[in-house]
Amino acid sequence: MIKKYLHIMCYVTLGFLFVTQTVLAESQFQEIMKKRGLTEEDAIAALKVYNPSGKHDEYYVFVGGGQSGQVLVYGVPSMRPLKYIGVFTPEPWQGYGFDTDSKEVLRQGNVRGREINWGDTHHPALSETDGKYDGEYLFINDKANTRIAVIDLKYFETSQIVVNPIFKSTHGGAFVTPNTEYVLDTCQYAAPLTNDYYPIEAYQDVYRGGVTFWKFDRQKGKIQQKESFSLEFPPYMQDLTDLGKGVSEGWAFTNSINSELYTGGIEKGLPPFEAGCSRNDTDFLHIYNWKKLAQLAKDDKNIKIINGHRVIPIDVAVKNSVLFLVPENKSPHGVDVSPDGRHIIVSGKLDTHASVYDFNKIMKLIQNRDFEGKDSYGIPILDMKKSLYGQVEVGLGHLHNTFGKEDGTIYSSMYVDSQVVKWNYKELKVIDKIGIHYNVGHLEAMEGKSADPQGEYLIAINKLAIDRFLPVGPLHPQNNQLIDIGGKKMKLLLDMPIPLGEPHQGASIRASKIRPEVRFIMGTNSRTGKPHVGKTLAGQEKIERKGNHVSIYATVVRSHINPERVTVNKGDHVTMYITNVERAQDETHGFTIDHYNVHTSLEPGETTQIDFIADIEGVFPYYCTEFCSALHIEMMGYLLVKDP
Ligand code: CUK
Ligand code: CUA
Repeated sequence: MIKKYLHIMCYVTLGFLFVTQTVLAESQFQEIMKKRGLTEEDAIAALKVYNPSGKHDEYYVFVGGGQSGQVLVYGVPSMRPLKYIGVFTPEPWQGYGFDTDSKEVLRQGNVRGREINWGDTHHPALSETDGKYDGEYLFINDKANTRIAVIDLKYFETSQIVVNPIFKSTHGGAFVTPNTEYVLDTCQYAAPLTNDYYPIEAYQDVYRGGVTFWKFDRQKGKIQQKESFSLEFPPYMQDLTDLGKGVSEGWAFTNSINSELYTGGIEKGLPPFEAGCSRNDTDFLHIYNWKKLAQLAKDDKNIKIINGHRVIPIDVAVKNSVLFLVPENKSPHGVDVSPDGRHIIVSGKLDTHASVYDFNKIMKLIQNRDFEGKDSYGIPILDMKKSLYGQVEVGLGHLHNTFGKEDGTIYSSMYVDSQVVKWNYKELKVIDKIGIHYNVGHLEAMEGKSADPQGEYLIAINKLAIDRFLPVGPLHPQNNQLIDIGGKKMKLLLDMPIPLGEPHQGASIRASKIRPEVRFIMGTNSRTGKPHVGKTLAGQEKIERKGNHVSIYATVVRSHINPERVTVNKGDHVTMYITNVERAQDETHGFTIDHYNVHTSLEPGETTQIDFIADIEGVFPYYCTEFCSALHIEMMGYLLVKDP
């Protein structure tokens, strides 16, 4: 009896405490909301994105860093930045471009022997297995200099750059086939495929577009340039691309503008490009079978070699029935294949309608050879109406699409209307619209371009920020907006300024799929994954001289650099191999020598190399650049350069 009474007393007390706490918390909430001028909706949004210290995000997002030539990594839903990955541009913190190993990666990006130290990163693509993201690699293109880079997600580091051998302009990449056999990059502005001069009058005969299929070797983690090939297209202005999956696996789709084959001439009193390119009511969607093309490319009789690269000419593709065109509303931009591969959604910048093509209808027309005609390069054209599943009026300035979790759900960006439109491409009806700040470009719903969209969140990657943040001069940060798409109506949760460059596309992946290393196997060269030639363990430090080449085998560990004194002659070539012999997580050391423009970042277990000519005489302190211990300042030494 007494026991029972005690029990009841306990519950009553607990209940009382709970109620008082709730009342207290509620009045505190009210007070904070009042003080900060927040509405109830704001407070709910804040709760949805807030991560207390130590709590991790649910998703990684990778966005192209635009003119920075880098990739920005941040977490969702908090939108907290995690890393800038140096790709086409030097990145000092990681020593990228300031140590010998990373300079070697940047050097792969030399275009026709010329060093190029900037890039315009647009489209990141995650590696896929069965059309789903597997978290192993990230690819990103450089629109400015026709390059693709490979980023190893074990280290979040750029491991390879390849330069397009035939195109003078690309924009389409990077997009991967459903098992990452190939990374596709599409030409943008047509030009001769050789490196020769041809006058603009040769546009129709000699200038060409096309698509490059970069062969990716997953084991090696590298693009194999010798096994890569391209397909030639007419000199239409190609734009974005997407790969078929599920029912449409094996096929690829590339938008193009300028079916007019217009060549400009504003200076001669001719209409400017943008007018000349949009006179026709329709442009072309290129439809091609990459699996069959990959087979064709293996046989020498099907290809021509241009700049040492295998190219399938248009007529070979036509003869083998692997390349077709279907008209699309003029000046399209994005093309996106639905998660099951059945529908192909094309955005029309100058048309208020989104077009949904039906893959099954397209295949039937191709099988029956039911063509409307041919373009002037002999490519069969399918009838637009017979290929369409339907069209929906979505709004003005439709640029890009991403897919939701529920069947048929798609989100589209309206640049001109500054809206994201949620609609259903199967039922062909608009469901919801939300205002964007401002002028949205790409959209990324979580894993929204894969075969397995996750729903939950969507990021609007916007072109203008105007009044959204504290002004920092005439150049504003970019605005990425996080939108809750978990409910029936879209809800804006958070704005994130990006002070890096203009991000175009984003690629997101569930955090549990990414498995980064926390340390290297002792003495690893991170760019090759193999032991570094300069691997040095504690006790093996030495300085060797061969003629005027001095090699230093050094180690770093809290809190000293070994050796601490290096004397060389003026004019010596100095190679310094440094191994971070730490095992502890996050015990990075940096290394620089004053005035010699060298810097390297050494993660636990990593070996890197720096090279320089000791061409200035004097005394040069070297030191660790990461505050690694209480005695970090003491982590130093001297390079002494004497005139012999
Ligand atoms: S493009 Cu930038 S908004 Cu390069 Cu994907 Cu459309
Ligand atoms: Cu090592 Cu500071």
